[in-house]
Amino acid sequence: MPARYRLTYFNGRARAELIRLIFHTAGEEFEDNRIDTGSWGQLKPNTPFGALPILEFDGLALAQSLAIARFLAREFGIAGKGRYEEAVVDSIVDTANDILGDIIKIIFNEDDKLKKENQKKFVENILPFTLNSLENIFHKHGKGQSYAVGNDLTYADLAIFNALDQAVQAGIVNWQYFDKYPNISSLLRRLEDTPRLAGYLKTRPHTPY
Ligand SMILES: N[C@@H](CCC(=O)N[C@@H](CS)C(=O)NCC(=O)O)C(=O)O
Repeated sequence: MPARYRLTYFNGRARAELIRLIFHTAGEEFEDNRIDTGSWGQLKPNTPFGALPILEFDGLALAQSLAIARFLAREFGIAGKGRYEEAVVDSIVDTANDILGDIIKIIFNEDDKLKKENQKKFVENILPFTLNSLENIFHKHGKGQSYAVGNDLTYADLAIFNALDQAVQAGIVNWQYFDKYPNISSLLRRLEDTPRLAGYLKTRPHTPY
């Protein structure tokens, strides 16, 4: 039987990887439809906002990576508990997405000088500031269980992992960079020990971005 969900994106991590991490962590089957840029022109006018990723299920289509991620997190019970906790989780996901946007801009910058300047600013200012803010969030909202909010994994944890992983995969920082942030490091170790997620990370396609 074909999977209920079909995720369509290019053959890269970028804006689709958080969604893939949600599916894999939740143990939910999906079709990971990775298209080449050649076939995109034809598909574009038939997507809700002319951009990927899109999620199709039950004859419906949904666009915008964070709307998709939030929808699935709610479906799979990893969006937080109660309205306020859900909103805190969303605020972390938005913050991780801001970081991801900076990373994507660095990766695709064709001006070498500007790329280096942006990367320096990111590594020396933006990333440390965000990681310190996240450490405070863990103190305030995490319950000492190595998750950002509450006692259980939420998609905020996956969004943090995803942004940091994409920074590492792009060669912007290495994993040791995070050692001085105890809660973040502990989250990363905990996620590494999550069998479904670890299984996916070992077998996922090698892609340039
Ligand atoms: N805010 C959107 C951004 C989507 C977006 O910019 N997608 C890019 C790929 S990362 C795209 O579809 N580019 C091809 C195009 O715009 O024609 C999201 O998060 O889903």
